[in-house]
Amino acid sequence: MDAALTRPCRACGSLGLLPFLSLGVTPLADALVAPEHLDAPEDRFPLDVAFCPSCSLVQILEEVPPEKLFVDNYLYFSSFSPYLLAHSADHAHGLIDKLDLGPRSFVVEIASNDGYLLKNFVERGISVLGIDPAPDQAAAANAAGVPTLTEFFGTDLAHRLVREGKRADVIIANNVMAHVPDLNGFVEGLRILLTDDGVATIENPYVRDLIEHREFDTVYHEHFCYFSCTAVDALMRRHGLYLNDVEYFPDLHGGTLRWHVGPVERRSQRATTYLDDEVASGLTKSGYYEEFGVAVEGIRSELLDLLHGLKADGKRIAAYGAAAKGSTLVNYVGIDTSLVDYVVDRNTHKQGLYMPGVHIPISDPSRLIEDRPDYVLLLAWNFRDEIIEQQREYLDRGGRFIVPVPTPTII
Ligand code: JHZ
Repeated sequence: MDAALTRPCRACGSLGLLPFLSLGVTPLADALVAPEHLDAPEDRFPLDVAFCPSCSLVQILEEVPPEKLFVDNYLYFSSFSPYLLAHSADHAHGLIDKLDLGPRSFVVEIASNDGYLLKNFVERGISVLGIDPAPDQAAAANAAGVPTLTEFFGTDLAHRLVREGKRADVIIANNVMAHVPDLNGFVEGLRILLTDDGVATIENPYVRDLIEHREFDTVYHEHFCYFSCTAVDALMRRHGLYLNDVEYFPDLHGGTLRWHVGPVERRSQRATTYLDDEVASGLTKSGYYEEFGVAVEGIRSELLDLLHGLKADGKRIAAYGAAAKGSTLVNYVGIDTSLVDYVVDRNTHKQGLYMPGVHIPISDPSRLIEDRPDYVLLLAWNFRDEIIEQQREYLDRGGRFIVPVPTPTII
């Protein structure tokens, strides 16, 4: 991991990153393979995670060009989860009420995907702008009446919008701050675009859940960073923004925080408590991360033993969720079609394609009922309750799910 010696921290620029997890050299998690390309070589990149002792930011060492990640290969559409849609509607309605937003307000969402969230503001007559570089998702949003720019966000775009007289009362950035290689440019862009009393809400999975629940599969090249409140606080301050409040959603993407930031410092007691708890739990020190690599290797061998044992007993195994995290899991653990026959996924854009690296085919979820495999490896474990409810019939007919993290468990 020579990159750890030479790569400065993505947030504070310090040298001396401390690597604590290596997931090998893996294909890009969302680069699903079309049948006609199965014989072609796939891009592979090292996937190593490190901690910055200066500002506490957890980050990967590799830097894949964003176009390769979010333009060429991106098939993620936010609207396939009713849970996420309900969470997004609550978020939008909460902001409308709390900030008294109306027809004169202007709301910008960065990484607005197919318009799943902004449509809630449009329905209330509030002006919005979506920003997303993924062409199919941006086209879907525009077609649904959510005006969307097909671009990456950064200081250039923020300056351009301000020149056009478009400063934002609210900026929403969900599951995107981890996705930008130029973290400081992104945050500076927020500061430029926000009005002087504006609010930005930023959601991202919480690094504390990643470590404590062994969610190693949420590490992939799209996620450059893994945030704590401590790291976000320091990052924001550097750009004249302040971490004023924190909300926690334990069931979203394995544990998600929503940070409220703005140009005026008004720190809530809740934000102070999160920051204090992070110091008390040791999360701001390297020791907190030291055992993680060993724990992850343990999950790999336990899961492989379980799957091999089931195959030796003549059981048939499928998987659920051609998620990016599923791609990390199957590639790191080494699960191919000798263990898992196929993956099912509701996203119609993914069906007919193959998981990167291991080339497991992707089908419609109805196949589970027709085919009735004995076990289904739940790759999209973050939607566990939603998927189990939806697959009641499969379970009632004797099917079983295997949940891979924090320890492989059969349910
Ligand atoms: P899902 C995504 O990661 C992508 P992924 C992204 N990079 C990110 O940061 C995180 O989210 C937060 C399917 N599904 O959402 C849909 C069903 O088939 O966990 C998805 O393909 N049936 C922006 O890709 C996959 O599972 C269902 O009932 O790891 C889940 O992928 C449901 C609910 C989902 O994210």
